[in-house]
Amino acid sequence: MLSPALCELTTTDDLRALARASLTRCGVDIDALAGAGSSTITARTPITGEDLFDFPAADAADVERAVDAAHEAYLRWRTVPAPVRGGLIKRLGELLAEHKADVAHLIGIEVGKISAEALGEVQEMIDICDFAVGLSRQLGGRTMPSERPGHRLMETWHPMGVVGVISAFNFPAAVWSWNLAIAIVCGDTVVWKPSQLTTLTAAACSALFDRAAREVGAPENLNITVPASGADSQALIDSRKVPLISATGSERMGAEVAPRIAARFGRAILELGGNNAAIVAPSADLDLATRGIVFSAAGTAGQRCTTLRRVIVHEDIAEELISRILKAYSGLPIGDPMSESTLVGPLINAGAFADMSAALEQARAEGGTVLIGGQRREGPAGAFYAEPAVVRMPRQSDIVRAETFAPILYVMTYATLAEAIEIHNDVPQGLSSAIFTLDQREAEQFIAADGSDCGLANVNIGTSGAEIGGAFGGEKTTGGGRESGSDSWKAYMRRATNTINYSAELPLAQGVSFS
Ligand code: UN1
Repeated sequence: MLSPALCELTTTDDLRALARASLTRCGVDIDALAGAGSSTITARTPITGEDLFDFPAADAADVERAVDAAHEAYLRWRTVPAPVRGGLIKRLGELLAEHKADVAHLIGIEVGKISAEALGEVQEMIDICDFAVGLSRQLGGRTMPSERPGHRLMETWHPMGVVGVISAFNFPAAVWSWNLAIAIVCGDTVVWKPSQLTTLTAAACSALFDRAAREVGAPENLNITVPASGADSQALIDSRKVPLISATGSERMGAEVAPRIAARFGRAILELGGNNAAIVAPSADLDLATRGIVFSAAGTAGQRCTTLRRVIVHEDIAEELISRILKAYSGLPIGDPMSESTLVGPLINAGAFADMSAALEQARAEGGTVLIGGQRREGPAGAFYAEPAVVRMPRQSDIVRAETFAPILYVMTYATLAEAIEIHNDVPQGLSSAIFTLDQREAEQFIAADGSDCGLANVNIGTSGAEIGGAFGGEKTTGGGRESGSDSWKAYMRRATNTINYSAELPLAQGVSFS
């Protein structure tokens, strides 16, 4: 069933022209690229659901060559002093600031993000560049007291090699930059396999990086982007020349690649599913909670890994909170993400809407009541604008425990905080979480060891929209990886423990005598 028609959308021709101009300004000649190479990926926009350009795809041999070239580049890059490596990321940050609107347009066109969020994604890239530049002067190790006289015990951190970055469509630029900026200052090099849905954004980002590298006189091939299919990027997963894979995507993808990386003793940073919840306690500021919930649940059309998917509300305030959420949802402007007034853009494709519809069907079968949303807005055949849905669930159920990458918010009630935390943690995923409360005891309990089991646990803000300064990632089927800020850089380097004897004796550790 189709609900109200969409307002007029930007035409595919206009989107194509905007994409071409943005790409050109970032240094990508799309007309020269179109038609090059034997196999192609077709760039498309979810805004109208139509195709934009044919883009040359990388095949398995290209991926292997990229790994070899990035490995060669690493052998040189690892000896460049870290603060000099930081100079490259400084320049990249400046170029991203200069081309903020261009990259944001491409994100908007390929992902369907509204412009405020697309610009926010580029800001997140600029922020991580700043962070990495500072970090380039702080990659320090510790010195520990040695138990032996005349000895020094310390650790040094060294570059590791090629980092394989596999990114998803929903953050087509920022996730690459979290990995790239840190990897590059750590002395690593990168082979990037972007989502096939976002090849234009990837091309623009890599061109800006290449330009920054040329301008600062850095070697070539520090980042090589391979717009390859999953099947053609197997070399990235299996190559011993790629000591670290940082992969963002579904739990299914993670379950497939993790054992293969482990089998060759590679390292993995996995950022997989999220099934993020917010507990709303009786003392909550309901106005603030409603705004936090609506942004996290309906923003980005429910397509963030940090999207709020479950609300666990105290039974005394449930009716009041639900009526506030429904009021906000009924006024959500859904439509063309290129229009300033829109807050909810399209889903990425038909599959996403099919998943959403199937999940709502299952929720009903499991006792849920759809309070609002779930319909598709009338529009072009290939574009899927869904009304964000709120579903009241009598209890946690199979569908509530699964991540559906669409704007569905399940609402459940609780009586005691212990019960709320139990419901909260009773899902396979462990990425992001929140509590809305003005009671300090409850807030502290939520973030304590026996509180939220997620990698991100917030108080009085929603589950999405994390800053880059903290480590980003989650537990359980989310995969356990940490990217971005804090000391996440340690995953991108290898640690050597050094014991230095500056005495003329050879005392053995643990008092062992061997003479
Ligand atoms: C993602 O959805 O893969 O915290 C990343 C956030 C953003 C990153 C989301 N900073 O919502």
